[in-house]
Amino acid sequence: MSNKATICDLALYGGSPAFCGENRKSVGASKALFDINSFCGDVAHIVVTGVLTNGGPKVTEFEHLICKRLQVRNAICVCNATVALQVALRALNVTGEIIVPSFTFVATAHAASWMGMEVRFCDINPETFTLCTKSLTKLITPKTGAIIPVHVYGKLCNTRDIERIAARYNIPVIYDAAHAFGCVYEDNTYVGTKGDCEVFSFHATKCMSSMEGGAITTNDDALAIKLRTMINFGFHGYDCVKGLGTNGKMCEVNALYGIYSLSTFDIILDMNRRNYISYQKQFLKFAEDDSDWADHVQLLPSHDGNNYHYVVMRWSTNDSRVDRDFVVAALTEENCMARRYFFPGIHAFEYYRESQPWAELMLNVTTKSTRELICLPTGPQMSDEDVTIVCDLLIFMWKNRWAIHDRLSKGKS
Ligand code: T4K
Repeated sequence: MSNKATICDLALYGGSPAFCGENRKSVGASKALFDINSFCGDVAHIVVTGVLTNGGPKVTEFEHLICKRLQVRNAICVCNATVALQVALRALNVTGEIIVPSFTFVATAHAASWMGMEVRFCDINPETFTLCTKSLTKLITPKTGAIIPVHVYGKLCNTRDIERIAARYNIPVIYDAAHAFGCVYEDNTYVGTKGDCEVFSFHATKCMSSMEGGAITTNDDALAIKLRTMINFGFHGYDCVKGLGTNGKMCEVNALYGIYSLSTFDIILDMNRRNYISYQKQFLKFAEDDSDWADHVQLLPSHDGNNYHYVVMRWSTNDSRVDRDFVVAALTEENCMARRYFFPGIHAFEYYRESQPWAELMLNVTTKSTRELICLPTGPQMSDEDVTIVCDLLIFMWKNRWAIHDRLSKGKS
């Protein structure tokens, strides 16, 4: 239960936080469930053998395990997903304009810009928050070099329509699957198997982690060979460089962490699913008593093939000053580090706004979503009781929104 009776009990107004500092809850908190002593022993072995990187046995093992898990022909481990996107663009000989959603982490667009390409921002579907195919069609020009749709929050893109459109114009598709490891498409195939390739992030904040890292997966064997060469400076064996390359390699310790992480991935998936259901029950229960809440505050629906790594809610009250940003700030003071993923849309960041000031006008769903959505903590750090505390805080703020509104209007902080 939350510890609030009046609004003065909110940590923002001097009350004691719902979670103590050492027990702070974050979106994307890393928590290893595997045997840490065993992991450390294996790290020591890597150090003793001196085989630290350049495609060692742990990277090879990790790649095999990813292929097996995702039922895909090739997995190429990389140092992170941002570099993976860059290498994929280069391997597919992409130039010109790249279509990306604006509603994603900045890395999706930056990867293309870093490669000297022109980014074109596409709006999203209001149900799935993934690329809107109508908006996509309007953005295609003779200069379009590639499409990078994003499976944001593990919600899956409309791959059938995207790939139909891409095929019509002969444009490669690279899925940014940073959020979607373990997710399953409607046709029962795993994310990792569609488009020209798919790119995963194994950053510390992800449910499948190698601390830093990522992977490119593809069923195209020729593309896989090219990618593998490119992440190793373009080397084809000793002393032979046939093409341009970079250093995108994953090192052995990262791969080892990935192997351990994969061994407990299903447990984390279950915990995430359990947390999601618990959030959902509590949201729906309160909605039965308060139809206003039901209209303005909702947990985004999930789907069976999701990895439930992101629990996302909409807070859309526009008549009181207790808006989404207030709620995030108040939760943060309670040591519940809810996040505004993603705010603002990438098009609104200074770097892009200056070159494409008109983008805002075409991105209505994106703009609305960046103002309303909140990511809530989940993962192994959250017990059922913790989920209840977060829900109680949200319900408390909702019930007391007019009292808080008055206090804000009177200018009290
Ligand atoms: N495409 C998409 C759609 C992405 O979301 C991302 C990355 C990428 C591409 C690029 O992938 P990588 O190149 O990174 O492989 C975080 C992550 O840094 C970023 O990887 C991730 N997406 C993004 C959604 O979130 P921040 O700046 O919001 O993270 P930060 O440092 O605020 O951490 C969030 C919370 O996670 C912290 O409150 C505590 C917890 N945490 C964080 C770190 C770094 C841990 O528990 N352990 C840790 O080591 O970007």
